[in-house]
Amino acid sequence: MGNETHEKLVLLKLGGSVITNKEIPKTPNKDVINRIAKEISDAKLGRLIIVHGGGSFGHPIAKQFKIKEGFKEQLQIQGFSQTHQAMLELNQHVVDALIRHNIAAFSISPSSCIATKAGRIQDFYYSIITKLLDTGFIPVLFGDAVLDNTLGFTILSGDQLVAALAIRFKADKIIIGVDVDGLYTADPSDDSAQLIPYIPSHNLKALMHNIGEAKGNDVTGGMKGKILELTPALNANIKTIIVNAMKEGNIYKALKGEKVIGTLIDKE
Ligand code: IP8
Repeated sequence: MGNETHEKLVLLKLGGSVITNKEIPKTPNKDVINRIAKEISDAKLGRLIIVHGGGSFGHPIAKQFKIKEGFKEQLQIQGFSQTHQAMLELNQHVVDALIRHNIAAFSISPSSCIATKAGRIQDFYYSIITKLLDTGFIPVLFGDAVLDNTLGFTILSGDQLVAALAIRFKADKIIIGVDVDGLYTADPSDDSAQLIPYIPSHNLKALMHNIGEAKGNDVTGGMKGKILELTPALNANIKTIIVNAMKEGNIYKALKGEKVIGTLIDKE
């Protein structure tokens, strides 16, 4: 039981567009989840926290009931419950797959240990996560519908959570698994767009205007929202690697620190 305290912690975010089919409500990408679970298992990391996004589980309901905007009318209360419940359903797919691959994954609902203030994490009871890690578990959290000290409730993105956890647990690195190869010089659907393999953290701000806003049902801002949310962790000099988790082997390689196609954001 337990891990050596000197072992470095890795934060892995699995984007909703990777683990769900964003076009069809509440549709998990079961094969992808299973394959990624195997890659995580093969990588055999001792200290790892996994956070996943909402995809077609959390986002459509959150959008329908305007949960991110906070409490305005009684009808939203139902929507808040449904959003959280949809996230639990998705989380179960992820955790089940990890357990099938002999990973001691343990689900934690952010809404049970976090309250935000105007959308930003204010109260975070980390101690359970610390104990889980020290006992050898791999905590699995997710973007969630959370109570908010000023708005009543809101949506906490998995990316804000990743940054907070990475800082709190002094992560060695953050891996962001998405459905594109990384950050591009322009919209990736544009022919002229080129993948940026490395960005010094201090240059990121200058690149922000090229990075795409969310399309469709995403209530938390797509790639631009992701990068903005990760800024505190980048400012704390935690290196971040954005990789295409739809491509076999990338998550394994990123976890192991092997060379992988993607975008590395790090201090010079
Ligand atoms: O997909 C948002 O998390 P994200 C989760 O990481 C919900 O932005 C409930 C919409």
